[in-house]
Amino acid sequence: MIIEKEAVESFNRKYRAKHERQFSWLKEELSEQGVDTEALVAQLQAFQVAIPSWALGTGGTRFGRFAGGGEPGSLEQKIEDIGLLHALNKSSGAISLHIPWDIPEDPAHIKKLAESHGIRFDAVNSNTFQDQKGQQLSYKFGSLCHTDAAVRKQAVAHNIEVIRHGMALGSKSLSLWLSDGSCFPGQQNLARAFNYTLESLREIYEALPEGWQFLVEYKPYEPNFYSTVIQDWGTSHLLCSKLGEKANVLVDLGHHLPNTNIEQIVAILINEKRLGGFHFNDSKYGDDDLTVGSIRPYMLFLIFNELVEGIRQSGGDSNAYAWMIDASHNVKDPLEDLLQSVEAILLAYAQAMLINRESLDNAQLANDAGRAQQILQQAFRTDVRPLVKEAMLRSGAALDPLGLFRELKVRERLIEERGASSQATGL
Ligand code: RM4
Ligand code: MN
Ligand code: MN
Repeated sequence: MIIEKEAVESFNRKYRAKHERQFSWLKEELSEQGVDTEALVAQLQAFQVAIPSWALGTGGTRFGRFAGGGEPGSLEQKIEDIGLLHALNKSSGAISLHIPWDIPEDPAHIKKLAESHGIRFDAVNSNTFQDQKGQQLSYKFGSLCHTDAAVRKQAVAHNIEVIRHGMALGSKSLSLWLSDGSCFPGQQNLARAFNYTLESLREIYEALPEGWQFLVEYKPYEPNFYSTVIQDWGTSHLLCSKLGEKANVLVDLGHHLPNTNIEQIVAILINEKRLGGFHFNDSKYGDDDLTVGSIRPYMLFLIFNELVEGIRQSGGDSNAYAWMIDASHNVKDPLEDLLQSVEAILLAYAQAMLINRESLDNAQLANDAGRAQQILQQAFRTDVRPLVKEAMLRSGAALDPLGLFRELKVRERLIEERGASSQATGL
């Protein structure tokens, strides 16, 4: 299914007058506060979030999976799905592939297809947390950290193969999430596991082509429940500094223990010039179960407060970091969830850009905690939806992407086309 430009335009005509009223009111309000609305809208238009190829099917837990139907059954159909999202919001112009869940058999054709939807290839992800059919050696007891050199070699070779796939598609980074660790105290020599991992990472790092980045993700637990080799940002940062300049830390919002101050981690990584990428999601209990911004929108805003500073340091280029949504959807339509997530990201970004940085800096220097809080909350409590809508309108997206998704009965049509039981590869 393809969403034609005309469908978007005729949908927007219905809501345009109302939007214009709301936007011009907000514009006036903000200009009184000295905000350059035009610049802000342009920043929002430029912001593109990558969609992972594994988030387009229904997620599940170890207790079950309840698929919604019409899932993409091939990489082509996944690209088609992201094309639908991008046609609706013009802010999802990138795809992140997980190998071997999605192997591009004919990269030239896949690249062309993605281009026809205005989609580029973001980071490629390796997978040494599962054993694949026909795989020679098992990752049951780890991959890059394994006690057996032959397993480490196999895992390194896989990562290098992933880089090759990425090169054929125009990717510029390899993203690595390592599940290696141990389930029981005493099972693993913790220092040895770290050293083997570093050694393996060095071999992968050596294989990185010119202009590539190595994004190193961390996670405290799962699937291992006693220790994870790259458990936190400190370990990830340590490895990256030992590897070299091309290696940077990837922050996944779901990979922190409860109440961790993630914005502080982000601030320090930016300060150290070691922030490489970001995986968005939200959670109440663990990892990536929920829609971005659905549980802790203020935290997301505070994180964006730091990211805005990072973007400023990169000369205003928001694509200086690799942004991706990394979430799993158990009961919601994955496409609807992704539309909501992208919108939540743009809202938090817009709110963070409203913060009066000079006043905040002055309040901080004067140790005026009350004033500093006022400044942050003034920005957070502004209804920035008209700004995001304006950015979408100017980019040719729908004023209400989810509304149009439903009006066009996208899911129903995908079920008609692909069947009720087609299943996407992924988790
Ligand atoms: C992990 C991690 C990785 C993602 C996999 C599917 O928890 O977040 O980024 O690739 O899940
Ligand atoms: Mn992740
Ligand atoms: Mn995760």
